[in-house]
Parts: sequence; C-alpha cells; structure tokens
Amino acid sequence: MSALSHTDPEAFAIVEREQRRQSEDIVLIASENHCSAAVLEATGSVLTDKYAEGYPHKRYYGGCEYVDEAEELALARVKELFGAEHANVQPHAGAMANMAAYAAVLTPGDRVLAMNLNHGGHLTHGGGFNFSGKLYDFAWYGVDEASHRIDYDALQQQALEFRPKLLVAGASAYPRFFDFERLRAIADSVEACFMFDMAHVAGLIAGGVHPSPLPYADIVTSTTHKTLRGPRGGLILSRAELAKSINSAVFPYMQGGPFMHQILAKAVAFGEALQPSFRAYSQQIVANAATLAANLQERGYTLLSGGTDNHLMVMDFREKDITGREAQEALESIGLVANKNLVPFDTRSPTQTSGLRLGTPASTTRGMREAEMRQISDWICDRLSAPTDEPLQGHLRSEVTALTARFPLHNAEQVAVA
Ligand code: DSN
Repeated sequence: MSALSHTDPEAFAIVEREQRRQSEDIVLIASENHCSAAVLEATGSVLTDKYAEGYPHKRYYGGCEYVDEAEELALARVKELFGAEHANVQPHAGAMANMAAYAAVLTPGDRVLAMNLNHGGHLTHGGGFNFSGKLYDFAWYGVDEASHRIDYDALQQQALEFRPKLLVAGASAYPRFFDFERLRAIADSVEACFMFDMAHVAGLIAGGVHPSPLPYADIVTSTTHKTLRGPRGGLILSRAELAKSINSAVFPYMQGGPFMHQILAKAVAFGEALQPSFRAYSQQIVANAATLAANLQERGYTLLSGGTDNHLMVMDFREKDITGREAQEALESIGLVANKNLVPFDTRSPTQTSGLRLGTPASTTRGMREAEMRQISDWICDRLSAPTDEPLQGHLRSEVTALTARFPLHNAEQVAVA
C-alpha cells in the first residue's frame, strides 16, 4: 500500500476512506464479508500479471508452471471442502458461473424453472433484463403467501406442466433451508437436470451448519466472497460426467484469461475454510442470526417466514409506515449498513420495497457474538421507530463507532477464531 500512497495519493486516499468506512460501520449486508489479510495479500500478488488461458498443463501461453500450481491447489481444496467430483474455479463471479453452468447443459430457448426474483431468487435465474431471461425460456416458482416458505407441492405441479430441462434452486433472500431431496425428486419426475446456486450459503455448507446439495444436485454454482469469506469470484462444482461440458462452457465459451491472482486467493480461502475454526465461525454466524432475528421479533418487527435457519433474515414492513429504502437510509446514518429488498407479493416498487435484508457473516468475522447482536437489534429498532430524531441519530452513531473500535478488521486472532 505504501507504493500506492507514493505514486497515486488520490487513489490511495480512496482506499483509506473505504478502509475507514468498513472499519467504523457494521456490515449487515448478507452477501458481504471481510476476507482475511492472507486472502487480500493473494489478490494483490504478482499472479495478476499472468495470462493462462486454458487449464492446468493445457495452456495457450508459456510460463504457466506456477499459476498451474495455484489452480491445482484451489481445485484440490474446493473438491475436498465440498466433496465434489469436479470443480472449475475460473468464473470471475457468480453470474459468470451461472452463465457457464447453463451453457453446459442448455441450448438457447430451452426451458428452465427457477425461483422468482421477487420471492428471494437471483437476477441470473431468469430475470427478463438479464442474459438468462433473454437466452432461455424461464418460468418461476415461489413461496407460499402465508408461510413464506417454498411451496414444494406447487413446484412439483408446475414442473409437471412446464417440463423444464433444468430445475434451478438457490436464492439471495431466502432465510430457510432447502429440501434437496425433494428438489431432486421433482427434477427426476420430469427428467430435468438439477442445479443449486449456493452463493449465499456456501460457507454454511462448508462449515456443516447447512445441508449440502452435493449428493443431490448435478451442478452447484457459487460465489466465493459471501459466507465463504474468500476473494470476489465464482466457482462451479459438478458430477464428473459434466466436467468437459462445464470446462468448455467457462473457457473458451464464456471467458478468456482466468484471474490467476483471484484463483490463488480462492485457494487460500478454501484452505481457511478447511480449518476447524471455520466450522466454529459458521456456527457463530447462524447463532448470531438467530439472536438478531429473535430480538427484532421481540421488539415487534415481522420477519419473512418468522425467522431464519441461516445467515440472513428479511424484515417485512408491509404493515409498517416505513419503506425498505427509508429503513436502509436511516440505518446507514448510524453506521449500520444493510440493503432494501422486495418481499414476496410486495406492492411497493423495487426502488422502494417493503423489506430490509440483514445478515451476520461480516459482523461475525469481526468477532461479534450474541451480546453484540442484541445491542445491534436494539439500535435498529430504536432508529427505525424514530427515523427523524437527530439527537438520537447522533447518539446511536457514536455507540456504533464505539462498538466497532472493540472489533477491528483483519485482526488475525479474531479472523482465526470467529
Ligand atoms: N448481489 C448479491 C446479493 O446481494 O445477494 C447476489 O448476487
């Protein structure tokens, strides 16, 4: 970082400001985390300079012997971590992983059944303004209006009528476990392929606190930077028989040169996730989410599905005189950073929304536990019940800053035990 401060103080100052923001705020965005200093170091390494189109020992460039080692290390570790037969660690992001996974088993125009974006699904699961919705013929399943849980009977019926070639599960705002056995049975009943996008829960699966889709799904895609706490990036796991189709869908179909510095950083993160301390970390994420959820409910707030099984929850403001956007802004003004989210059957627009998504992976990485979650939930409720109270805002902002000072970022000991 000293090189940057000397050669480009303007850019360096941006990093400093972002570092300070992350340090003094509490990240409650369910899809964000704070990676370790070791992962950060790998992302900033000289491997960024290397072109390596192709796969280990089958590259289109010379000088790949060490980046081959990096990719082989990442592949071996991620296969061990999740018990996968095949892995591809080259996708630059979760969206690219999904694009390649679709290309491996579908041709444009094929039918896909996936979870409704407004019910917690993801943009790349058939959004009309996304490549997925433009290339393939998507239909969507959703949650039951009363329980906010996936209605598997309705999904089965829909599958029988729609006859998809691919069934996709996975979500960015679904607080409950998935029934993988049932999803596999539904896919089998219409001879569809089954893909699970585990981006949100990958770290929980690695840590043994969320059921694994691996015995059931033909393809599993993920990001590496959410609960898995690695560098920004994507990955694909699959059955061995899909290896060739997956690899050629990533390169040369979808991407050119892989980001070898990111692949090394993925290897470092997978190594961290294989440590016993990562199991304790994932258990604490879930315990923290349960505490946060229970306290919000005790203070009179409604959560979709009545709580959480995982790392996230969605506050439902349909009966409250506040929008998701207003709540996001009110909390950000005191240093609690979350994001507005549509709730199922929302009557507000995506720019306003009736929901607020909260997650615990990042705060848990800093070492925060149940006591801090109770404190944070009280601050959330105090702020949301008086969003125009400026003295209260100032008081809560200083309380949040004081708490963050006790839980610094990139503290080696905390990252190890969190
Ligand atoms: N943007 C991610 C999230 O926040 O869940 C999903 O890609």
